[in-house]
Amino acid sequence: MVELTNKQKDSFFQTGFFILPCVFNSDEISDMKNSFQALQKTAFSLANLHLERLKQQKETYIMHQGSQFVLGQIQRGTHSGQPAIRRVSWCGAAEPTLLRYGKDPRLLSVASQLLGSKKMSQLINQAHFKLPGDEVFFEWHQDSTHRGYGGKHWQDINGQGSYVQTLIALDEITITNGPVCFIPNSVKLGHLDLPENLNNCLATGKIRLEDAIPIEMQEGSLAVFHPYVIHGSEPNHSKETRQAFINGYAYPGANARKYPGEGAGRIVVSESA
Ligand SMILES: O=C(O)CCC(=O)C(=O)O
Repeated sequence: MVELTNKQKDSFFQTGFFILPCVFNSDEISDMKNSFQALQKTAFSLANLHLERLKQQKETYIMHQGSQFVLGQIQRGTHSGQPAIRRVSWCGAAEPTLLRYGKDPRLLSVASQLLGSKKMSQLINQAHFKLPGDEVFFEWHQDSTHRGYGGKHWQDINGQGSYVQTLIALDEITITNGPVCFIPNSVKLGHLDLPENLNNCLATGKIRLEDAIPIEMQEGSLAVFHPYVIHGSEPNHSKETRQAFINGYAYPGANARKYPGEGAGRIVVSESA
């Protein structure tokens, strides 16, 4: 469905990421955004039901309709005290349209070409809302940390990271609304145990945050990134929403952990050559 060029494959394995413009059309994006709207409504209702927990904990985890809603509370500014949606993990359980898009043939063909396997285990199907003023940000990290590299639940079976993350821009992603920033060529550093080891890597000059590139994206475009590329994102400083739909695929057998969400870890198969 999407035939990757050698340049795109090199960008993934060396630079750590590439962007495919115009993968999803405006009708498809509206479909996904409708589901995000429904999730947002549910998240705020859940937040109202669990206000006390939100006040006491940095992050509150609520399983609802098979998805995990991760909620927090805004600490500063005019929205102080209001709930913030940090993420909705395995969001397609509550909104099946998103499960369907999570195994869209275009996503699967991209991931399978990079993994070297038609059969994959889908670990991530996640909604990231960044609403104006909600302070949601993602600290510098490698996805390898979240997958559990170096631990007993992960094996790099294909010897090339065994994992591909994709991010669909549901809104235009601009310099001010919290774009993902990537440190190019950080793949070669391998798994660094971030964020724990971040200060050490900065002090030794292994990582230079000045090298980070913010990625602006049109809605409907797709970012594809390697599990070792270092990335993070700032809060949304604009007045517009920045919604991103994230799906991640592992080489079969690489993961042995149970992810939150009904059906997480499902086997998906790319039908394309
Ligand atoms: O949504 C974002 O800004 C961050 C995404 C991210 O860090 C990830 O998918 O690993």
